[in-house]
Amino acid sequence: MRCERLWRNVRMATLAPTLPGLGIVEDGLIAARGGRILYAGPAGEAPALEAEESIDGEGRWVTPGLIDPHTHLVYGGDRAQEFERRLAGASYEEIALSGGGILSTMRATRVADEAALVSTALPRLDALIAEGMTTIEIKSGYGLSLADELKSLRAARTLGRVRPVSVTTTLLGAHALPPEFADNPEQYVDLVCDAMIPAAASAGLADAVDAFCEGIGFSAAQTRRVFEAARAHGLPVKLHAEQLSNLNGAALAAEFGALSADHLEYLDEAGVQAMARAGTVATLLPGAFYFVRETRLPPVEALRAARVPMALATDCNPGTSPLTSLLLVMNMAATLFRMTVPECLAGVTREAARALGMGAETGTLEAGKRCDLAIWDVERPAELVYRMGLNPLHARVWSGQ
Ligand code: DI6
Ligand code: FE
Repeated sequence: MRCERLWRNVRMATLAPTLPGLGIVEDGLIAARGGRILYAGPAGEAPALEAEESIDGEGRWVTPGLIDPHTHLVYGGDRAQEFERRLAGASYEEIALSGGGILSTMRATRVADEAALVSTALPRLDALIAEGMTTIEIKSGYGLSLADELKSLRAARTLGRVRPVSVTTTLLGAHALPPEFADNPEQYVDLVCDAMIPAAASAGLADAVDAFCEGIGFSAAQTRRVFEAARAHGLPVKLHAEQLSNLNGAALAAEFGALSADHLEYLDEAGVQAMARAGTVATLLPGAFYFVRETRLPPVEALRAARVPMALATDCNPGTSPLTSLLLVMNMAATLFRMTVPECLAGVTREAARALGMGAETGTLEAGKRCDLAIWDVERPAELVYRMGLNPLHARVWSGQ
């Protein structure tokens, strides 16, 4: 068989669901053709291959390219000053009530044009790419008007054209109530349902729809309206659920067959069971947990027992998770949430792909999937979870390149 590129003499954590744990293959071989994996498995079982380029992996470990399935990467300004106020004792809620918080980022996002949003997001994107990330979800949610939400989604799409990375976009119009609707939240939900979702869907700018279901965000009834509009326009949904309190958002998301419910610190057993039945992925965000000094842990043991797939993401955003490292996310998930090494690695590969509805496309080293690889200078995969602040990436391959 002919192929374009071949990596031999590699050790692989394939994350293939047919194999236990990390799906380890020692003395592995990966062949790529047309940007896809033609073969990934033991060198001894490989078909006869004729490669245009053959690369000696020198025994390095290869994992699927990392996936960040929940980010707010596109926004204007920053919130370092707010961080200093918090360090001086102000609470997140106090800052929000005094016009700071999400609304200060909204103002900075509205005055930025698309090119400025792209250029300020690029260093964050590049930091993730430098650690082997090959697929990223990017939400809108800081524009909070029709024009500014669409501008943010266009910026996200542009990021996927200027870097070798797969970008999937999510419309998060229902992130916060903009000041011009302060007295009329239902009218803002109308705008999300009747203007933003149809416009984003018809322009092909959104791959999914998200909402912030929370006391300081949108109620379950309002979230339901957003989900119904998304369904009417053929867009899958996901939800910021049970981050600060329990509004039974995860169960609502499951009712709509959501791809994922995210955060989940306050998730209860009924929510766990609803997610298990619907096949909704639990996307856990240890960076936000850490940065807001949350003390309530997501119910990892209950999710594990119910076999709810667990994904991990940075939640990269200026307010509660200014984080651009999936390696650190894995370390935090292990240390703070007591997840195992295979769970952490699956969380930023196989399960992250599933959380984006891309499980058939990427997330494992299996024939037929896109050839997205991260090649590491480590002695064992656990090092990727164990270290803090060291980047052992040797090379990154996106779509076979
Ligand atoms: N949950 C969060 O943690 C962020 N958004 C959300 O829905 C916070 C966003 C911010 O403070 O800018
Ligand atoms: Fe978020």
